Amino acid sequence: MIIKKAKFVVSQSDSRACKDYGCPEIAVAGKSNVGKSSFINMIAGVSGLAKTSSTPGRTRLINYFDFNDGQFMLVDLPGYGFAKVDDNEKKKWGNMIEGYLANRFGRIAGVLVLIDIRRTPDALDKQMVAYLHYYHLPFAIIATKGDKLSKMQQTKQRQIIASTLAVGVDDIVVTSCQNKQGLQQALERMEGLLVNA
Ligand SMILES: Nc1nc2c(ncn2[C@@H]2O[C@H](COP(=O)(O)OP(=O)(O)O)[C@@H](O)[C@H]2O)c(=O)[nH]1
Ligand SMILES: [Mg+2]
Repeated sequence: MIIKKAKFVVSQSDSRACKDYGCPEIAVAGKSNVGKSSFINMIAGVSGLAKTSSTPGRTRLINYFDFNDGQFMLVDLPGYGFAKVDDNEKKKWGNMIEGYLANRFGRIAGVLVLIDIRRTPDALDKQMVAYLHYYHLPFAIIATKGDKLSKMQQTKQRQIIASTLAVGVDDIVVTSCQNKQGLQQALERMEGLLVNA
C-alpha cells in the first residue's frame, strides 16, 4: 500500500457525534505515550500531522485522519491507562473507546493495538484485546519503539507480548519511528485489514 496523501479531518470527544465518512476506518489504540501519534505520523510520512507529546495523558479526543483522499481513515483513540487521572476520568476514557468500538462497528476495518516493546502488556492492554474479541474486530499488535532494544531483545519481548496477549508471534509487528523499522510490514497489515473489511 502506498500513502500518497494524509490529512487531519476532525477531533471529537464523542464518537456518536462523528459523521459517517463512507470509508473504512483503522483505529489506533494503546496506552498514553506508547507512540500512537508518532506511528500515525510515520504511516503518513508527515512529522507534524498528529501531535506527539513526551508528557502522557493529554489526548482525550478521537482524532480522524484521512488517507489517500477517502481510501481509509486512521483513527487516533485516546490513550488509556494514564496513572495520574482519577477513576471518574478513567471511566470516561473507557467509555469513549468502547463507545467508538460499539458505535462505528460497521466502519471499522480493524484495530492496531500499540504496545511499547519494552513492556509486558498489563490488565488494560489485555482488556483492550478482550474488547476486540468481543466485538469480533480484526486487529494487529504493533510493538513500538523498536529502536530502544537490540534485535535479540526484540525477539524475546515479542514472545513475551505474544504469550501475554494470547496471540501469535506473527501477529506482532515491531516498529520504530526513529529508524522506520517495520514500516512496510505495518502498511501490509493495514492493507490486509482493508482488503478483508
Ligand atoms: N525512541 C522512540 N521514541 C518514540 C517512538 N515512538 C514514539 N516515541 C516517543 O514517545 C513519546 C510519546 O509518543 P506519542 O506519539 O506522543 O505517544 P501517544 O501518547 O501514544 O500518542 C514521544 O516522546 C515520542 O517521541 C519510537 O519509535 N522510538
Ligand atoms: Mg497521541
